[in-house]
Amino acid sequence: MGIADPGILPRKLGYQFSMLQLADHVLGRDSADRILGSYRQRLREQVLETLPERAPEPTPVERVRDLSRDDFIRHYREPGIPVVLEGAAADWPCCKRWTIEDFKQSYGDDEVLLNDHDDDQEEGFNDDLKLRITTLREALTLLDNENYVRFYPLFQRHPERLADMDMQWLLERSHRPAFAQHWQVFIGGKGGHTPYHHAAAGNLFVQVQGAKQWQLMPVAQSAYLDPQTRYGISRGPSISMHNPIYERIPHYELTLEPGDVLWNPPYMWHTVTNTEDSLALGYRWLAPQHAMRISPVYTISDLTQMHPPMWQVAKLAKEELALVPLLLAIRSGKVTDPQLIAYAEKHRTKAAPPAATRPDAEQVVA
Ligand SMILES: O=C(O)CCC(=O)C(=O)O
Ligand SMILES: [Fe+2]
Repeated sequence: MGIADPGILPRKLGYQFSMLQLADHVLGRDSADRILGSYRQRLREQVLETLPERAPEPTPVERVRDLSRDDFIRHYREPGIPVVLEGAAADWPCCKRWTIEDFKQSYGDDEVLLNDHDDDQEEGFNDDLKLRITTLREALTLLDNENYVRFYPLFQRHPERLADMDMQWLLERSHRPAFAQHWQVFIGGKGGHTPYHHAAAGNLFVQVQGAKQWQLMPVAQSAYLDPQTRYGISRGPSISMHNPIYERIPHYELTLEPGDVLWNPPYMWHTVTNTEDSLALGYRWLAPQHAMRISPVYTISDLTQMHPPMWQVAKLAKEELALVPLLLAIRSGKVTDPQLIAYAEKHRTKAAPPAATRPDAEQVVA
């Protein structure tokens, strides 16, 4: 899988679809369609014809114990092949000591920005959906899907917790140079669900407590999902998560147990369900030279996007990833709630450099 896995979509259709995505990125969908006429429609029909009536059983993602750093880099990281590094973090203090209850007790007063990805996604993936502020205590008391805490910036708020990770292990396995290294914690109840999306950053994802099931689809299969051209922190399909087409697309599957670390490469499509109450964290970094080998079209699109530009996403991600959709929603007028605006003001000032170093420091998201 990864670069080596073309999926079931014939190469020629994949190539034609990539060119169409590039045209959409440069021109916008409407202008592209004005120029290309019914090309999109015809290509879509050809793409759908390649799908079986029902996808075969999902292929399991490899689970490997005691994989050396060099083998990880050569066989999985570089070719963009996902792998579960079984029990790799089991001895880290986070896996030995952290519990959801402890977070509730210790950091219950923290304000958290919730970003509800589930239910009415008839229009496809939307990462500014239902942004809301609550306290960590409140969210962790309810632990339902509407209170799924994604992207909690634990280490920005409580840096002493970083000592509970094996940073050296992670740094040795990530790219150098890498940009925008950032962490987020995910705390959610059983049944919590994140629909299909992908992103430019690579991710070493540490399962601390509970369990998650991931389904993955290689980027070569993107034409089935008809991805959106907009990009904030991630890109999603333009088709609803309830569309029966998902039952026809072959995919991969894995379950993460406490102590497991998943390598999720750049641009790998993924959807995640908590099969138990779950506490986990993602360590991400952006390595454009690597992302470029995995998907030239998406890397070029993401690096040249203007709303917001990638350097601003990278800067905000270091503070709190969910500030990106929040600031975009405020700028477009979709969010007017004073509490959300105050939250953005408070945290973006930490993320933005001083005005003297950048003339447009007022405009965190252009
Ligand atoms: O665990 C989840 O719900 C989503 C995780 C995810 O999408 C990621 O780490 O990239
Ligand atoms: Fe993700």
